[in-house]
Amino acid sequence: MTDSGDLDAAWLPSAAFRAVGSRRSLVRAGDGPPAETVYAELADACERFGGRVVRDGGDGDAELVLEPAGDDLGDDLGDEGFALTRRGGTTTVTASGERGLLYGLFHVVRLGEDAFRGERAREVHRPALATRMLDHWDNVAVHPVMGQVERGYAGGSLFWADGRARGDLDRVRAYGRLLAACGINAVAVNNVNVHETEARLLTDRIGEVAAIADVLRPYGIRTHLSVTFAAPMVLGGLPTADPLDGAVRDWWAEATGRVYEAIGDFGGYVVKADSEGQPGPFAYGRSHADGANVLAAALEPYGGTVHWRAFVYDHRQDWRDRTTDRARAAYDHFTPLDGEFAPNAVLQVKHGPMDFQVREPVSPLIGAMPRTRLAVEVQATQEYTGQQRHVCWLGPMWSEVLRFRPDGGVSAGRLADGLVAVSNVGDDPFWTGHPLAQANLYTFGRLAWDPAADPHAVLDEWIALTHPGAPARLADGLHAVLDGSWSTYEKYTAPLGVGFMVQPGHHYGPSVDGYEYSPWGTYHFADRDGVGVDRSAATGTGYAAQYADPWAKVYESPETCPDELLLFFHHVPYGHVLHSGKTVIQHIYDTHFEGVAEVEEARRVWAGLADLVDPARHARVAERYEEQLRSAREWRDQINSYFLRKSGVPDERGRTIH
Ligand code: GCV
Repeated sequence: MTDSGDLDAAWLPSAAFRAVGSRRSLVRAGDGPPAETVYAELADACERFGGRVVRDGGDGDAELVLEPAGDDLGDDLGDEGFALTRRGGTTTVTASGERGLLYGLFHVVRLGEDAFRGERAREVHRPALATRMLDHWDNVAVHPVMGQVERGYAGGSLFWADGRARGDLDRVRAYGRLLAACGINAVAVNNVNVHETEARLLTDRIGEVAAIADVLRPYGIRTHLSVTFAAPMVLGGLPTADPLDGAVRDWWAEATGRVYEAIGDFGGYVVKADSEGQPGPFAYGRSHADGANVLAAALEPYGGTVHWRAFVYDHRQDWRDRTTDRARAAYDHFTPLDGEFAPNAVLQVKHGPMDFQVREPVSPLIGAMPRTRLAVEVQATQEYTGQQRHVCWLGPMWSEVLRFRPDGGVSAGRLADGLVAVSNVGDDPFWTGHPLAQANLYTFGRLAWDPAADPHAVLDEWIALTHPGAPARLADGLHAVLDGSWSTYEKYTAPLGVGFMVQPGHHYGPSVDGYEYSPWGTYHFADRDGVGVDRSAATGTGYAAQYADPWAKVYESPETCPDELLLFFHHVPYGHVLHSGKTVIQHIYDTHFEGVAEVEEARRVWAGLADLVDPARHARVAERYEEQLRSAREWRDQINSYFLRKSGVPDERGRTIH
């Protein structure tokens, strides 16, 4: 491991603190937990690099000052923002709140020596999104099918082991520190599929959650909890969980009051209701606004928020029924409720209409409910993008989502109050199983802070922090293997936006027809003549019409639909010519050969970096490249063979297809 015992230092190795640790610093701040963290970080860095830090007192000869903004100067900073200036040899960070000072310190760490050169006019940095959150799909007790972490590819849970909260929370502390350094300020600590043991976290086991919250608080992070909608019955012994029932309302109010006695700054609840078997308001003939609002009312006196997930669809559909389209479900369920959700209820919408596929259009629900608070949910855990055995840096995908303009005007990133990622972290010493998947976590945090940021610039930051002082050859190599890795993954898996084609259940590896005759609503409809799902308004399911213009028009016709989404929106013949000039069938063959070649090349580049990377980290990635290549070849051969056999159209370049 890099430089902190048996745990990888990720983007906070000691050497990243050289510039701040060798300076004379002054911290003028309150004595809240984040201010203590600022001081402790500097004290620690100074001990290693020979600098000195003092609290309060005069500014004397300080080279770095962190202090509260004067009343008249902090107006533009908000609770979490900070201003940076440099004048006369002193770099100054000012903030209205202690969390702003913490983010300011980590910004100075990112800048390194640049923070201490020349002069700097006042720069204001503040997060665009108020909530920058990770949802952990962690079970407290190991689930017989899903294991400790549902869709987790990095070992066990950071928070839970042996059916209870871990006693030793050092790793959680180190995690909080990493999250603060990329701007994340909220963590939900348990799975949205709330099983019986996990349900009890809300009541008699809240002390375990409080212990985690205590450790995350110094890093400016509020703790949230996933709860079951049926809690009044499961935990309270009531005969109903009907949100309009007075006893149910009282139960939530009381239970929530007790939560706040244990955790004064508790963030709130996350709820998956009427989704994939979880209970919800439909059982009582109530709407999802009724459901969310009963929890919102309980949280409101304490400043808490309910994140209500929009992932509501029929997972028991008949594949013979061509009129039902899973992609339509969230929009159909939720848009009629716009304006009915309480002010402290946030609708948490997956970025695409299906389920975190490598390519989906942006969900039409984003931007369609102007009177409802919105959080966009992405998936850092790589359920459908290689399960942290494949390199797949998702920065460009998330950036595309955040820059998407639902009606041609304001971008998704500016419409949202929050950005949420399903966490990709576990108790693996490298945090993320695949060490390069750390880049996804870092990029997520930075894009949540600034959705307009260039993801490649964020990757530069991650590379520089993770490998301080490394030669350009390492940065070039890392860019070479990460920059295009999402596109590479897309090339060798399901083509042109059609999605799925994964093995059912665990979702790893190819199975073209794995979900074709299933109740989950995830189909490609390939036959001997063509492939794809007709979601047009004219002849298909009507999904394309859920978009505002210009997108409704763009997606409606195969002539204007972007190539990469063609099979999501249209069923076309294999000979259909794409904007690229290739036929659909030739595109499928070519991209699958290219995808594998790109993995071979990335593996070669990585091998050439052995002298520049910590040996354990290098070996872990090298080993995963072997699996990625094996799997990519399997994808290529299964997809190409399937479509050759269906269509009978040979590869125009005569390559081997089985
Ligand atoms: C937590 C997908 C995953 C499930 C997950 C669900 C969700 O269906 O496969 O494991 O459940 O999404 O987002 O709730």
